[in-house]
Amino acid sequence: MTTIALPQIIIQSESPVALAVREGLAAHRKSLPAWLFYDAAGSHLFDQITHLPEYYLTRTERAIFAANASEIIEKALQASGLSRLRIAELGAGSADKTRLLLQAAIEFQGTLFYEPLDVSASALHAARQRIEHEIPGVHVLPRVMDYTQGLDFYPAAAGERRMVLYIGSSIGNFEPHQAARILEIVRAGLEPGDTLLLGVDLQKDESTLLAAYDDAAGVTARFNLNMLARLNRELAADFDLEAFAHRAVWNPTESRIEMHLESLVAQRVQIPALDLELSFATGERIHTENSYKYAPGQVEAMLAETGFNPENSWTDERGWFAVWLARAQ
Ligand code: AVJ
Repeated sequence: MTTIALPQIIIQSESPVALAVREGLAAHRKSLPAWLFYDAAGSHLFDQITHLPEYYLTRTERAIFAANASEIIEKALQASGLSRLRIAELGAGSADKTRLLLQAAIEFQGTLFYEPLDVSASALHAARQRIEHEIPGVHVLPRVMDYTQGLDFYPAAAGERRMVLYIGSSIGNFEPHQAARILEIVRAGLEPGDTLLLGVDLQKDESTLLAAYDDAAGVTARFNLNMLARLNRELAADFDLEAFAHRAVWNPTESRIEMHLESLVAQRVQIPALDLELSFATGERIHTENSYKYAPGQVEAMLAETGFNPENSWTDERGWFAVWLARAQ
């Protein structure tokens, strides 16, 4: 085999943050991707959101797991013909919801491999420390990975079935075609008989939804505005946080809550790290997030189209949130 020495080509590539900001803010209709929320400050604010009285999602899903974790694990094992589960999770796993499922699995089988996948190595490290400390018998195998780009699991041992957790309605941040693409990626990483546990926020009355995304204490507003604060920190931008306001709107045509940041005045903003100057008209908005709300039938159709059989589902008494156990066909 001949090797040819190539000249070194150095490509000065921009960071993912810089790229996303350039793409989103240079456009005619300005937008920023929702993943930009989750720097350290934003992750902390999101954690505060999950404790707000208006933000029913986290506590409702947790109640579903609290009531049904054993049954969920039992069903995942059933019909698989194999006797043990290993559990992967897209995202590093928000402490107590995942804990309920891991605990239930431990009760069935004594020990468990838990494989959290996340883009953040520090989030994974924290999850590993916490979970190995709190739930004896769980071995955490963290993987730094962007699941939107493909999945790569540790091989399952003989006699093991994999269950992938995609909970918290994270799928709601994606447009339906992207959401289906993610389910296809998950399916491609599974063997027939493996399962996906999918948690999805459901359609409900508009006032409940608006309150959940525009809370009285203003935490969601701070979470939204943190995106601009982050650009000030990381790209030396000069966004005046007082000159933008949090807006949450229900879009009934698309069945989604949208979050925007609205410019309260006509203004210019400099982003020196991108060599960019932006101008905003009064009332002009930056679209920062979509949070889709599904009907159960839509979720089941999407699962069926992406190679899953939605075998079981669980919901709360108000029918606000639902969890599906779907088996890879
Ligand atoms: C983490 C995507 C489920 O859409 O409800 C919370 C993020 N945005 N408040 C959601 C969020 C505003 C959240 N998810």
